[in-house]
Amino acid sequence: MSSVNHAFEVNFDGLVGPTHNFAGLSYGNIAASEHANQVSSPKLAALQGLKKMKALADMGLQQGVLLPHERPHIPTLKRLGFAGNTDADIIAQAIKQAPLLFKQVCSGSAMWVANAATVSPFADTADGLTHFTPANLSSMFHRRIESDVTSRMLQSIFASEDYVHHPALPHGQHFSDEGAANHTRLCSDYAERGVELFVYGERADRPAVAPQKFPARQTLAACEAVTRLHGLDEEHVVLAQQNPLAIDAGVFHNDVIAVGNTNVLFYHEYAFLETEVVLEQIRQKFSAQDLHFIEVKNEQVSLQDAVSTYLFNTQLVQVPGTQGTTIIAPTECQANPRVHQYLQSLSAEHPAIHAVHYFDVKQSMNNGGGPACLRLRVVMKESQIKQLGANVILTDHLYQQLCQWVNTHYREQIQPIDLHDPALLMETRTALDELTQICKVGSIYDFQR
Ligand code: SUG
Repeated sequence: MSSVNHAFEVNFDGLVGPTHNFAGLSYGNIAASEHANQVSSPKLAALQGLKKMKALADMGLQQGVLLPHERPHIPTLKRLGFAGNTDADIIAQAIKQAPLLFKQVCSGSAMWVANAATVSPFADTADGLTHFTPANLSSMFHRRIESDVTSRMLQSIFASEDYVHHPALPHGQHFSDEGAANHTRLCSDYAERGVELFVYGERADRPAVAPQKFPARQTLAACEAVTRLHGLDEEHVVLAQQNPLAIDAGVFHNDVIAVGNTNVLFYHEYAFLETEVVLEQIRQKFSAQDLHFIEVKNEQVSLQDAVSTYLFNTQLVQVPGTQGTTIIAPTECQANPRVHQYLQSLSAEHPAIHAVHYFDVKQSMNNGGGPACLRLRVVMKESQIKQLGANVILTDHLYQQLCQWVNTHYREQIQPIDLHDPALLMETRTALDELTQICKVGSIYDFQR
């Protein structure tokens, strides 16, 4: 780290939780539906994620970690009328009376922290503070139960007066909000004011322009509320509608079809509804000259290939000591000859692209979560990183500790029926209790309160 005024993009990755499983809960998320009820490997999943985090840290990037949630979530079951003398009784009742609900409270979906919150860094906000709004995740019940613990975790980690934490938006479709997965920030330098691009799937005043098959999971009303709460200047905000065609092809979040970082926006021809208008607004609001729009035509990579390989769910990062953008892609992009060829020529020919690295995050991919879904980006000054009270910045030591923690507590495999075992809840609580001590985040879980 060089100067105190310098700011970094810190990628906080979600650690995969001990109940990671494939339940087919997200209608419109094709990978998740296709893998429903398959055997999952929580240990492998968590280690795959940690390996990616370690590789990015080793490249000299700032890498953080966020914690998984307690599952099955007994407080939700109690709130919905399941009662009993023990948690095992409650679990047994729920399985018998409401098997789908039980699956929903077992999901490890909090691992995809691109959906944890929307974050506006200090350089963009009216009060010069960094603002967080946890996503309400209203559109899917298994995800809707995440925001309370997410909110507590973020407040515990980003605890100084440099940060403002808003409550999640009101629940319901009108303010349906899926967080940073539909939010991109373009800037010349992380420490300087950027353009914040919010992408929504539907708006209440244009009901005719909406997907026909799959749900739109982000609304314009939610985006507008976040821009107000965060004190963003409309001169530096762009609100864009997702192409309904894309949502119906399985693009349930914008980050499945577009990704941006610093002065690069990488997107598919069918990402936005009015592409030219969106690009022109970004051009006007982005003060510097050096802006790269990398549009991928459908004839180069079809929507279907984009969705099956997650070409746009790549991370775009600025590796210290290199010029241009490095792309962190899932190995599915390497396995598809058309996408692989595209990426090879992009890194060879495009002046803004430095290199592509591939990572195996298949356990996450099988549930519809690529490299970019696994991380929440927070722009931080050097002093802010140093001042974090929580032990969440990945060092060699923390990496070793977390690998050991996973190896000690996680099961190799989970069959759907294994979720019925009350011992899994106990194992999870023991593991998470230890994790809160390793990461020094305090008692963020319901079972600790
Ligand atoms: O919300 N999958 C997640 C995947 C989220 C990916 N995130 C981003 N694109 N940013 C979702 O659809 C599947 C769970 C299951 O079916 O077991 C799930 O929730």
